[in-house]
Amino acid sequence: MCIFCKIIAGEIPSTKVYEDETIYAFRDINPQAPTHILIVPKRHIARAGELTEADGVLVGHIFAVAAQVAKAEGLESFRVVTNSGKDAGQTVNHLHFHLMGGRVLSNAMV
Ligand code: DGP
Repeated sequence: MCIFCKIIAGEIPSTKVYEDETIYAFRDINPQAPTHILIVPKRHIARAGELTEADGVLVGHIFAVAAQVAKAEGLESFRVVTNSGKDAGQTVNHLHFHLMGGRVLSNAMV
């Protein structure tokens, strides 16, 4: 089982922010901003590069949850990022979306 599958299963502790049948969201262990939350599908998908049209509803739901969580965190501005593959900075091979905000974020895209 991968580390995020273990977090979802409750085998590794995490600070839960949101959960439903398909999604789990928790605070990043190494926050890069005052609010830094990871939103992950419960189903193990390795990376964004593995997504297909069939995952459209799931990905739409993740963004709707991101908007809801950002609002609950009091964020007017926020960023949602996913790293797909090692060279893009992906270190955990379970699809996750970083939701970050609470400070002025850099304009750098790379
Ligand atoms: P990425 O580099 O895009 O694969 O992001 C992985 C993120 O996961 C990174 O910001 C740190 C976070 N992370 C890794 N292990 C754990 C953990 O055990 N608990 C929590 N809460 N976050 C973790």
